[in-house]
Amino acid sequence: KKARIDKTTDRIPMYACQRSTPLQHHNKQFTDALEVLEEHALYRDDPNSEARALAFRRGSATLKSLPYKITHVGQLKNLPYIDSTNSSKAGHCKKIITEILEEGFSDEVEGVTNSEFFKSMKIFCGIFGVGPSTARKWFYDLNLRTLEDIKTKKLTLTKDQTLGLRYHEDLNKPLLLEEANHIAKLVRETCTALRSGCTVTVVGGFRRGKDKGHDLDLIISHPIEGNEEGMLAMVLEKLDEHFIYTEKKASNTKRQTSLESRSTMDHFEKCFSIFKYRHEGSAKQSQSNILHLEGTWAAKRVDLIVVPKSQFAFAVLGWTGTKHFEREIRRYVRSEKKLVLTSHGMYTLDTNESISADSEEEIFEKLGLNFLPPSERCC
Ligand code: 8DG
Ligand code: MN
Ligand code: MN
Repeated sequence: KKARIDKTTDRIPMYACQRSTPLQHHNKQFTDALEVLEEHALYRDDPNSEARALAFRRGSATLKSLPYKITHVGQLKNLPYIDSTNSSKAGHCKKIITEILEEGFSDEVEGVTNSEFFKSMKIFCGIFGVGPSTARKWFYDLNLRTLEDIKTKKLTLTKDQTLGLRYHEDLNKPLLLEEANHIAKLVRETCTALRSGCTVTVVGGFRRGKDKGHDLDLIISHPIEGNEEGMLAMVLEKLDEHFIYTEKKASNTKRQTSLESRSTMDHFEKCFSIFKYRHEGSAKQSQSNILHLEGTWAAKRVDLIVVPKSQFAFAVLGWTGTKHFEREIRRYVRSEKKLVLTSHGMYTLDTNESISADSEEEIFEKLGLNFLPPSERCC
């Protein structure tokens, strides 16, 4: 056997849930490029686009987990989803990285970034309530290109799209950690006042240690099973004046079967909302000069999820993300453990028998995985 170029490379595990991926990593130049191609693939509507998107994300996720910067092509050897003799998709990642190493940029990535399709799709999909299929319709069927086009054309919009346009500027500014903590505190205080013992847990990007995000994700629960019931309606009513919009999803208590587990959708009672965030000091300002009141709040996205205690650990794991981490741990569990993992629980693949756990640590342990704290799930 030939001497290995870099001993660390053949120790990179296949699944992202088997390795640490910190928020700050050494290969941003490459991962940004691969994620442009991932995003572009997700905007497209051909039968292979989902698989293409996944291949770019897997390549990117491998690079994010490396404890060093890639500086020459030889270091790509044996990297999962980048160097593979039997995968043309891995080859595509390798080609892009090689181009960047040699030229400083990738023609393909530059071409995509500057394409009219990509630019318009990015704008359209950046509107709350708009996904790729609506955006494609606007681009291809109606020949729309800019945000101005969307605003001036008399389009039939859903309620959330209308609000997405109305609060577009606010919602496209990042939600800052300080603001998130402020909203979490208000929701927590309101919940505990309504029912003593209630817990409000920050999940999503902020739990992974990000200092800004596109929304705040909060799980409402209670240490006594059943005591979480009714909390969503109560807290929304109590905080009514703080919300601009609430889109409630009823819970579906029917046990998820193995067949449904492919979908990342869960059955919790939840609410996707737009929160009216009042900036610090706005109360004082409004007293001294009522005219200033308008400028003192901003629309912010908040997700609230209500979870019974017996499913709490699974829901926290499922909502902490990233989306790719969730996909990877579920794929690992199914392929390597013959189990099904969802935000509700863990089940045997053949008999659909439930396996309980009270903490994320216990879930990792029962899955034969080393525990990864949320800050190491940034794939
Ligand atoms: P960001 O908001 O900071 O930008 O990033 P994020 O917190 O990682 O993304 P997110 O879109 O808020 O999603 C957080 C996690 O929630 C994600 O890993 C998947 C999980 N999740 C579910 N069900 C659902 C659902 O119905 N919609 C969304 N958007 N996320 C869901 O388990
Ligand atoms: Mn989030
Ligand atoms: Mn969210």
